[in-house]
Amino acid sequence: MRALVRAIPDAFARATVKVLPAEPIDVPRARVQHAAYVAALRSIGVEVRELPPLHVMADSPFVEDTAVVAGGLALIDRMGNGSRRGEEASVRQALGEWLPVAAMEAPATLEGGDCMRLGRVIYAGLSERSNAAGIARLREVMAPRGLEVVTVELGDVLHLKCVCSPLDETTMLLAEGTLDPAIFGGARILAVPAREGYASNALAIGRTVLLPAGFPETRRLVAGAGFDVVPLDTTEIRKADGALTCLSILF
Ligand code: CIR
Repeated sequence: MRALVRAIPDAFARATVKVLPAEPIDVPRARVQHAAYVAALRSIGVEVRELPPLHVMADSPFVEDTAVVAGGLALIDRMGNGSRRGEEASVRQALGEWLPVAAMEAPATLEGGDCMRLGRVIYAGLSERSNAAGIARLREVMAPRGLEVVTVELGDVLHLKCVCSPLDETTMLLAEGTLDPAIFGGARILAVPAREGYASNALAIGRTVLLPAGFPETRRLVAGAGFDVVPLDTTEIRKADGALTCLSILF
């Protein structure tokens, strides 16, 4: 397993946010948290590739949004957040060394944070960032690879994976009171209590789950389902509306 990541840029304190954090982002602390994330990936055997930093692109550590890798293909996204366009160029180059790549043209928009794969299905959030044309493009490139794309209408949520994430091919976390569990067919759903909703975004690699620190009920839930939990501090990442899956592209 390989992961692409990108370091915290100098401009990180100006990241796009829906609601300004009560306290400003502490950039040095964000760097410590990012380094711990990279170390955790390496410690479980992931080969980490660091993309060149983009110091003027405030949201550039959230590489997940720039591409969707599935079925042996990398679909390079046209992000809905226009201020982020351009981040994807170096991602295309890096992934292109390993995989065939497909492109996306205007008016389509899609962000990887809206795409959640569970087995042979990719759930795609229709959001402020990802539109119907973007999801149609995802379907067009993934259908020949045996992957079904199911559209999920999102309400007031930035990305689909702000409220859910996969733990394995059939198991997922879902924040209570957000999406109807019936959307996800026969998936085994671990319901994250609403007061811990942020912890519904976890990064699972094999049986290890990287989970934000400070969410004890979710930690017990995930451990009880047979996973090894690695808690990570994400306070500064969260202030930038980011979470653990956002910080890497696994391929
Ligand atoms: C943005 O608004 O684009 C960034 N501040 C946060 C992106 C988070 N990415 C993700 O959830 N996949």
